[in-house]
Amino acid sequence: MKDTLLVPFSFAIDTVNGTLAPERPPVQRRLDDMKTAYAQETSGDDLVYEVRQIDVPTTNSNLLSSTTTLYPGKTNGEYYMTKGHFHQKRDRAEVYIGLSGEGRLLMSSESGEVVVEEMRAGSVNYVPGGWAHRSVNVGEEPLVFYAVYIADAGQDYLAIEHQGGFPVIIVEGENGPEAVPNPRFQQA
Ligand code: M6P
Ligand code: ZN
Repeated sequence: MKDTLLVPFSFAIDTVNGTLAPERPPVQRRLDDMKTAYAQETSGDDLVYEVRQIDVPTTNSNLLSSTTTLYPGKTNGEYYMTKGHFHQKRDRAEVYIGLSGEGRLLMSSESGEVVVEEMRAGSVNYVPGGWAHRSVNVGEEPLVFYAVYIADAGQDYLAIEHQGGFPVIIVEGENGPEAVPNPRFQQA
């Protein structure tokens, strides 16, 4: 079968707020949408993050990309963060490019290994297949980053929910943000 030939296109990113031109409607996540994501149950209509996606067909190894704008804040001592997911197709990798703000990229494998990397303007983080990923805003400005992955990857949020979140959470310690064990985590 002949592959569909897409027409090349371009976008401009506002690196401070994550908006795109031409505009894309954001998917918004509020505390109420992620009540059980944090170690202690939370709620409220505070806007935690927005994702603006550059849509492409999920066929033919197209690359899907998006900006995420993760607002500064804390709930019960935990910094604001994304829900986090494994890819439904576990072997799909992802690349993150930091655009502004200060964050941590939390990654964990199905056997419970954990890696935490820093995110800031100009950082490039490679998330290999098989690693769940969640970003955390540890600064006082919005954390803005661009992410790219093969469009058929899919997001598996349930696996994270079943294991009680990630093995560690990021909280404010005496010397700044630190990763501490997540009391709710249970190895799947
Ligand atoms: C990045 C990418 C997206 C993801 C978004 C928010 O932009 O990893 O795939 O949707 O962050 O993260 P989550 O889907 O875990 O809420
Ligand atoms: Zn992903």
